[in-house]
Formats: sequence, C-alpha cells, structure tokens
Amino acid sequence: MSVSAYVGLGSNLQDPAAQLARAVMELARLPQTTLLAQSPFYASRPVGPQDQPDFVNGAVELSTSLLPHQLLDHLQAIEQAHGRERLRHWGPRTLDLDLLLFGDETLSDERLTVPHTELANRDFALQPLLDLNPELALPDGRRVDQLRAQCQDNQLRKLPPMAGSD
Ligand code: A4P
Ligand code: MG
Repeated sequence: MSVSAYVGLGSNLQDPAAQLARAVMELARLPQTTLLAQSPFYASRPVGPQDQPDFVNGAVELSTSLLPHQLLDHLQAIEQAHGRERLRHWGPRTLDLDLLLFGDETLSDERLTVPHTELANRDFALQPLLDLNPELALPDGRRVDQLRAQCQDNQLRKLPPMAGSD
C-alpha cells in the first residue's frame, strides 16, 4: 500500500540550491517510491545559530510503499552522499532531509518522530508544503495554512526556478 510522504530539504553550504536540485533527482530514484511533486525553493534566515549562511529550503511529495524507517534510511544515505557532517545541532549543513509527514501517521521513537517535531514552528517547512497542497493538515487536524500564518517569520524569499527544472 502506498502512502503520501512529504520530505523537507534544506542546505546552507556548497551551492545550496544545486544540493537541493540534486537531492530531488535522488529522491525520485528511490525504490518503491514515486516523486509526485516538487515545491519552489526558498531562501530563509537560519533558525538556531545565527553565525551561519542563509538556508535554501524546499519540499517534495512522494508516494511510497517503503516503511517510515526504511524511508529514513534512504534519506540519511542521500545526506551522507552529499558529504553531510554532523558537527553542531542546528548548525550548517550541505543537505538536511527531514521526513515531515508520512500519511496520517504519528510515531515517535529514538530514531524518528513524525510529524517532524519542529514542523509547526517553521515557515521554511510549512510554506513549501502549502505550495504542494493548500488543503494539507497534520494528523491531529491542524491545518498547514493556519500554522503558517501563526509561526515565526524567517524572511522567506522564493527563488527563481533553476535552469532545466519545472
Ligand atoms: N530524526 C527524528 N525524526 C526525524 C524526522 N522526522 N526526519 C532523527 C529526519 N530525521 C529525524 O537529525 C538528528 C536525528 O533526528 C537523526 O539522526 C534522525 O534519526 P540531524 O539532521 O542529524 O541533526 P540536527 O541537525 O542536529 O537536528 P535536526 O533536528 O535534524 O535539525 P533540524 O530540525 O533539521 O534543523 N534554518 C533554516 N532557515 N532552514 C533550515 O533548514 N535547519 C536546521 C536544522 C536549523 N535551522 C534552519 C534549518
Ligand atoms: Mg534533520
């Protein structure tokens, strides 16, 4: 059975928009998975430590028959392939892939919390989700458009589509 999963992408090192564009292609090639849609990319002020470059953020909608932890394994493998080093919590990174939503599922263990714990507080995750699906709601019923209207403003700036992308 396939589930609609939303993955948030973020980068603020080594040509962030290109990191995201490459990651989208890699997500499209995952087994048992189809890429349904890709959001625009946004530049955003860093949340957390301020002594780091601005981020580029986006999101994709996948249809997948992978289990949540199997999908997380693949996301982490893609992060590693992008030279991701875990140096500092909320610090700079070449690529961060967060599993934002997995169907209507709510789960939490030592490896994985879905919906992502910070989703409701982050315009750079909520806005791309809204672009993908304006009607989207969290499993607890909170609507993404309402959360987006209430959360902290990180000065999102929509980037022009990259050459060669839709
Ligand atoms: N993990 C648990 N749940 C999830 C999930 N739903 N998706 C675990 C992905 N991973 C999940 O993540 C640490 C652990 O979280 C993983 O091993 C996984 O098992 P990490 O990416 O290695 O470490 P981190 O960066 O220290 O923490 P975290 O919580 O991933 O950071 P965030 O929440 O991703 O925040 N500002 C802007 N403007 N844009 C950004 O994208 N990103 C961050 C990082 C900070 N500031 C930002 C941005
Ligand atoms: Mg992360």
